[in-house]
Amino acid sequence: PRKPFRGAPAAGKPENMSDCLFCKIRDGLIPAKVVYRDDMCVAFEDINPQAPTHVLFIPHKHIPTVNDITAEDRELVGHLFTAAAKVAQERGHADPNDGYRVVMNTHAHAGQTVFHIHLHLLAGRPLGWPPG
Ligand code: D5M
Repeated sequence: PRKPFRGAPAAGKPENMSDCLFCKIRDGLIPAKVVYRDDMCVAFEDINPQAPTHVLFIPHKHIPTVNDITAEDRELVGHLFTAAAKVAQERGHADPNDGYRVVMNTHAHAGQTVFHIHLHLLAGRPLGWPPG
């Protein structure tokens, strides 16, 4: 059996969403191009990339939206940023002449489609601002 991860909900707890796409990717039940994994997060290539680098960083813990982040999730959420910066650096995007964007969409107007928080890492082309 898989080693339990930090922040992992016990099986059957509401946080362990059996019908969540990203929980299934986390558990290897749906294939994804995983580029990074540790005891708190998993990162994989976005299936519909919007830039040459488009990687999604998800916590193992099922948190539906940014609205649902609590004080106990602070380390977990901060960890998504350090993991994203690490992958950005590995791909050369940490260079000041390159650069990258990290973003989390929340609910309808931001276009959130998967309700398991994910930090988008976008890079590899000039990124317009403000975003659409
Ligand atoms: O972003 C949700 C993102 O998730 C969107 O960019 C597509 C991506 N996605 C959807 N299904 C998959 C699979 N199966 N693998 C990899 N990436 C996927 P949002 O911020 O919710 O709009």
